[in-house]
Amino acid sequence: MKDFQLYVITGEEFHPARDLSEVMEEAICGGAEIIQLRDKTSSKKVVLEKAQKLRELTREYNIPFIVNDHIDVALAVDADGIHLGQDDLPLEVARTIVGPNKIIGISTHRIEEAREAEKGGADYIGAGPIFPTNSKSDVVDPVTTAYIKEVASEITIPFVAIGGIKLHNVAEVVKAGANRICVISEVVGSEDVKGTCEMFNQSIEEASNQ
Ligand code: TZP
Ligand code: MG
Repeated sequence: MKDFQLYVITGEEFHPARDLSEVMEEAICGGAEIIQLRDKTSSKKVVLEKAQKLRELTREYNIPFIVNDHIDVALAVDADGIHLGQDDLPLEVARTIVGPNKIIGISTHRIEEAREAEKGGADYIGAGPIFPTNSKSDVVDPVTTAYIKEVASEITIPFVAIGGIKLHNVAEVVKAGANRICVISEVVGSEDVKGTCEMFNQSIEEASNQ
C-alpha cells in the first residue's frame, strides 16, 4: 500500500449541520491521504449510500478508501480496504473474503495484538487510543505513547497512532515514534477542516525532523 502521513476517519456526530462528502473533501484538500468511513449507527443501506459517495470522492482525488466493519459494503463499492477491530471477523477469515489485494487494517491495544495482526498478514495496524477520546464508545483505557514506543521498536508493518490526537499533542505522538497519524474529531469537528489538516501535516513534519 502507498504510504501516508495523515489518515482521517469520518465522524458525522462532530459536524451535524454539514454534509459528509463536503467535510471529507475539505480534509483531502488539506492533505488527508487516506479516508475511512466509520458509521456505527446507520442501517446497512445508509452505510452503503455513504460509501458510494466517498468512493466516488476518493477516486476523484486518487486516494485510498477504507470501510470500517462492513466487509460487504467495502466489496460492493470496491473500496481499497477494510478496517477491523478485535471483536470483528478474524483477520484470516476477512482475508479469504476480500482476497489478497485489499488493504486490511486491524485495531490493536496491546503488543500481543499487534504481533498477531502482523503475523496474520494485516497491511497496517491502528495503535490506540493514545489519549482519552469521546469518539469511541467501547473504548479501552488509553494506551499512552508508551504503546507507540513499543510498536515502533518491534512491529515492521505500518502503524497509525489514533485516539485523542489533537494539534496540541500530535508532536508528542510523533516524537514517541509514530509516522502516521489518524484523527476523527479534531479534524472533522473543526470550523476549518482543510486548515486543520494542513496544520496537522505541518506539525507531523516538524516533529519528525526534530
Ligand atoms: N479507535 C481508537 S480511538 C478511536 C478509534 C476509532 C477514536 C479516535 O477519534 P478521535 O476523535 O480522533 O479521538
Ligand atoms: Mg469494528
